[in-house]
Amino acid sequence: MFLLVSTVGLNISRFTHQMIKRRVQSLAPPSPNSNAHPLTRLYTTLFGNALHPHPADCSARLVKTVTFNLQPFLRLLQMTMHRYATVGILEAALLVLLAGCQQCVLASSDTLAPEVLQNNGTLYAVCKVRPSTSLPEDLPKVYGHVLFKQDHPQEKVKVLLRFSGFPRDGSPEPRAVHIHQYGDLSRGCDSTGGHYNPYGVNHPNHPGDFGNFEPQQGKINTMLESDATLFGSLSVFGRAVVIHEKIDDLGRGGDAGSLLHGNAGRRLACCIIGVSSPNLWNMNLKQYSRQLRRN
Ligand SMILES: [Cu+2]
Ligand SMILES: [Zn+2]
Repeated sequence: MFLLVSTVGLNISRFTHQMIKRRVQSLAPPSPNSNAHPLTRLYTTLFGNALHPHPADCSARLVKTVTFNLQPFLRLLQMTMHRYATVGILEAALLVLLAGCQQCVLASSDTLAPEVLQNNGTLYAVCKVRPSTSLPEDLPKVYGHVLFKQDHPQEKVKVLLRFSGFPRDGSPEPRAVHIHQYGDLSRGCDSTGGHYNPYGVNHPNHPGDFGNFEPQQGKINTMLESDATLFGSLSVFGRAVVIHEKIDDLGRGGDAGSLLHGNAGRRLACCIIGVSSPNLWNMNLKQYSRQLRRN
């Protein structure tokens, strides 16, 4: 009896899942900026974005949220069953629900980057900064790391900037830091292209326009939150972080360059963003906090 009910429950759930998926697919083109149909939004809430499989849309946290949201209902169902000692319909309903949830977990985990599951839904990235190979002799040689941590596709990414090698004498000049389009260092930092601009907007509204940072005793050690994302098709993995010679005019320069790149001057140093383990983030966060306390 139990086996029969389980099988029926699983098949009903699978069938319903497919039906809803087909219906939603007919309603919504896979555009990130489209105003989603209410049914699409409901589907996304229940099943994650298995509809448009991508790590941006499916995360371990989403799966957990769905499971968590079903828990009170399941508990109520169990209590009712216990009280009235009723099996049959209620048991079947419970199994359908559980099977549905299993489907949801399977559908979502198919599309997850393995690191997302391993790190409880969080993605980490690192970028090891080295001076540009095309750097003129008279410019400072900057070394360091850029570290990223993003807990969820819908949350902002935290970015740690840790650079050294700026001049220690004289008054410190603020330096611009941006994400550039290409992870191509074949001609030093000059081959990383323009600012990463997935939405085709003006500077400084690009997701990787981190802004200006003033070195202290030759170092930059700071944390910021950014609109750039590690998840999904707009992920910044494989793109470059560039540290500039000058201050970014933040689009207020009054010329074409200002709206393209903020007239931030030559490219001192750069790196390519790659997947990282949590260890490097944790270690750098400790060092960053220690340095903050010292200052
Ligand atoms: Cu730049
Ligand atoms: Zn920009």
